[in-house]
Amino acid sequence: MEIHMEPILFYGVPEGCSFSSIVPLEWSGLRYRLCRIEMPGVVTSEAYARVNPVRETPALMNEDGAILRESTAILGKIARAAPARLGGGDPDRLTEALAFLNTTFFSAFNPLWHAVEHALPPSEAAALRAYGTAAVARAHGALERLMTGRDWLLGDRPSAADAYFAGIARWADFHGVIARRDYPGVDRLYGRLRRDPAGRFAVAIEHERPAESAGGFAGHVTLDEALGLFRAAA
Ligand SMILES: N[C@@H](CCC(=O)N[C@@H](CS)C(=O)NCC(=O)O)C(=O)O
Repeated sequence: MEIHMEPILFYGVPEGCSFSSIVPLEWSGLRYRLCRIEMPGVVTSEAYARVNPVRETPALMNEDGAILRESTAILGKIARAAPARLGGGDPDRLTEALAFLNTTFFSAFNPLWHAVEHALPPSEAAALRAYGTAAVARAHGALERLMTGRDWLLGDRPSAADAYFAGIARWADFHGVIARRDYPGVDRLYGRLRRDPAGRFAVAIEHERPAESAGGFAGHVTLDEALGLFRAAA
């Protein structure tokens, strides 16, 4: 049975990487709804485990009630669903950029998160922070080289990869580990995303401030409502 409804993005707050999926949904012009998931409280619940057994955000419930997990899969799907607004480039280059961001860039922050989320002896926390700081600096250096001569990660137009970058890059400010202005290409890209109406919309949504959609946002649903639509198909 087909359920025919707007896709629902389950996004994590605070400061989740799901920001990166809200932005291209806005750019796409497609109708969509949002389901807010508090972390770590709700994301670790049994109810949310029905959406994503890995207990992570983001997740995307499709029009037929099936659920897609993992940022790279969700971002690729949104890009394919709106080729006129988000496509146009070589799909292999999008996969390449998303893979870099999902591994090298995202993972660089893991030691820093571990250090703040666990009560560790000071020497262990300091070692993790040093490791994370070096990894974040190295990842920014790599990204700066990728940005040489480009306005956007894939060249001359925004793509889902730029949104993914911005959702992760802000963690450098939270941890206070690098000065983004030391990486001018990266800094310009970050500024573009923060000024973009879709980027501003996503920040407003995260902070529960009045948010003006320039896309197809059709409102929030609760986790209970979303589970009612859920088809255990994925
Ligand atoms: N590989 C996953 C990673 C997702 C991930 O780590 N999500 C974080 C937020 S950025 C999360 O949901 N964490 C759960 C928690 O904080 O308990 C993806 O990119 O989809």
